[in-house]
Amino acid sequence: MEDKAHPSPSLPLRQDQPIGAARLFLPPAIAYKEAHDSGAKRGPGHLIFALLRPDRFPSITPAPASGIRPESPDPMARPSSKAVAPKAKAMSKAKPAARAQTKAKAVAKPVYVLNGPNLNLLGQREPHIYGSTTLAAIEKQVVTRAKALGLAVICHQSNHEGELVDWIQEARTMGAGVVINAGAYSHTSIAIHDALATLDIPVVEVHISNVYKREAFRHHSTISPVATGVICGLGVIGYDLALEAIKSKL
Ligand code: CA2
Repeated sequence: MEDKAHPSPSLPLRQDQPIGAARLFLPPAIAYKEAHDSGAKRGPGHLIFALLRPDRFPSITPAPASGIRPESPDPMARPSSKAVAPKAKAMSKAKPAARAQTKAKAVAKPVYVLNGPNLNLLGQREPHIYGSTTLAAIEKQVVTRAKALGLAVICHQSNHEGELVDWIQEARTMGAGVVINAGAYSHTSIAIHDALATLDIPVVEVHISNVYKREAFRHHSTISPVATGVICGLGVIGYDLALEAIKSKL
């Protein structure tokens, strides 16, 4: 039953946002319950905040490899091994299902779906190359696919190289993976290459068109050497396939 004082968020959180602004999707079963259980102040805004500031909401950050969460140190507490040890013992004897649950929490980080320059014009021009699907429709499709896969996603588009670099850097700590169609920057950008090279999470490069059937300058990508994989020439379904690929790597 809906708790009126603490309603669950409607998804996507901000349908009214213009293209280019971030759109965040969190599977409700993970994000809402986690924020709720943490005793954090509740509400959609807090879910976003919880995601951006995991230090403030430790219950949605991944547990250490042992599956034991660090206790918050209480400077007034007398030294005691009792507070932590029984819990540690209980966790070490946790059944596989409980451990799997701990692992599932780690997947609450969103996959960053990044689109580069001119992709905001999709559906408006050059339909013979890119089809007639708009970026808004692609993002909606990505959200639906992510929901089915149990993933959270955050979608951004920018015509500016530095902004794409900023989001990639953000994904380094906040993201579970990156799906990137860097547009023409795919063929030129060393900055995006360098940013992606710092990531320890799966990265899938997407191109809607088959760049190898096109001009020679589109045959080279600065990003491919630092991507986990590349999907190219399959149309907008490439974004869905990229999400599936990332899911398989988590
Ligand atoms: O095929 C792709 O997805 C590309 O990344 C798209 C980039 C292009 O520079 C890459 O070589 C391949 C460009 C996207 C531009 O999209 C437009 C859409 C409508 C009208 C004009 C441009």
